Amino acid sequence: MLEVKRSQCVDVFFKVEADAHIVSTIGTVELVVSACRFENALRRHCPTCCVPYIDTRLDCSLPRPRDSALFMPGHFGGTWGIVRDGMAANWVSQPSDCDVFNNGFLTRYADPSGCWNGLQYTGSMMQKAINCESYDDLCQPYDFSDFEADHGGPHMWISGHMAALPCAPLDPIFWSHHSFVDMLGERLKARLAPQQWRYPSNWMVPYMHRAGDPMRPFHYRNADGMYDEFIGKNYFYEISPADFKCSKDTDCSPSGLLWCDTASGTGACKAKCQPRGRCRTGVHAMCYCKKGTPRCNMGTCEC
Ligand SMILES: [Cu+2]
Repeated sequence: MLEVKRSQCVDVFFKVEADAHIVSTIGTVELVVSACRFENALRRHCPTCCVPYIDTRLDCSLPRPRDSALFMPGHFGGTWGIVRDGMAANWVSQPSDCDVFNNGFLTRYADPSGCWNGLQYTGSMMQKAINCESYDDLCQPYDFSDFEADHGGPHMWISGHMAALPCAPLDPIFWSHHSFVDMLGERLKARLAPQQWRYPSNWMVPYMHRAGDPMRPFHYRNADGMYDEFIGKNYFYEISPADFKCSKDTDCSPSGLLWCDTASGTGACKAKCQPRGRCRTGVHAMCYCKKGTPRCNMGTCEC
């Protein structure tokens, strides 16, 4: 990721994305083209790397989802103010009109509330998308579908650059979040007959978002984004740990960021909480420690 940023690829991608992002679900197809190229750019520096998706359902079990171990220095880094640690530590906000906070750097102001406020994905949001009857159905109404609205949750949750939509791709979380959104589309596509996976031809589709309109700056038309081979989309998604039963922590994650909660009888993978984050007293297994013994004492994780 750092190499991609150093090569100024992130800034270039950010420019490409700014347009696609601020408009309707149909912008999804352009995001797919960008995400695909972004992953290819990453692979030029690390041939075995891929862009991981973030499934925010896993963070929902935390009293304060922003305490997720995902935001520790070894991963995405801090969630309050200038990002000073993690993979995007001290990333400069470029171009200059993306210096939204007048501090020169990538910035986050993550919401401190619980999952109840709807900023993370829930099972029902996912089902709503996956149970659509066609791609057209997923996109309706074209100016602001539920799919679009629900995808806005993680943008607002992380906030800072992520909530300044034309500049959101500056944050690497953007790519992982949008990979998840793309995965929802893939899950729907897998359920549908091929004729249900067509770019909407309805006259109500907004100007510049119609099937034949150019997908700038790529040499594609918007409708081309529906055809994986045509756009060179060659990746697939692993099943999310939120979608299978576990019996031990290592079933959920090789990186140790997740734990397997077996309290209810069926094991469910959940995000771990970082040190000093809020946890449920006595549920020691939910705390993440790189070294030492995880403890949840009086509602706070310690190592
Ligand atoms: Cu977005």
